[in-house]
Amino acid sequence: MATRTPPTPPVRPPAPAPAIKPDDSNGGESVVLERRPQKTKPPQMFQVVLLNDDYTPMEFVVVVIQEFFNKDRETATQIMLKIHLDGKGICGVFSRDVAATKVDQVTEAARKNGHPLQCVSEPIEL
Ligand code: TYC
Repeated sequence: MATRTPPTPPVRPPAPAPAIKPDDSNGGESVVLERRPQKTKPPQMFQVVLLNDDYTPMEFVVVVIQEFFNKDRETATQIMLKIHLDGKGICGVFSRDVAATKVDQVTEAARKNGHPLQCVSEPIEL
């Protein structure tokens, strides 16, 4: 005849003591959690600027601003005229990498079409 040992009841590990007692029974000590000042700065942003010259056709500049800076024709025309009158104008503000890509795209489009149009990116000062 086989004898069966009764199953041992599961042993529950002792509950960990709470780090901070929820009431004020920890010797009169209270804990104040201070908000830390924000450590991460927002990323540096760059404005992409077109420069005036005497040779690039106005129509080409308008199309470039429409195509690469997603402006409607009216806004693109206003920006082009500002560049024509003031010598330069901001076409958009972007993160470092996007601004560099815009400069490359505009410069390449100008080169392919035989225009001397210049495009640069400048860090925005705070
Ligand atoms: N000044 C040029 C002209 O009279 C037009 C122009 C505008 C050129 C803006 C470049 O970024 C520019 N044809």
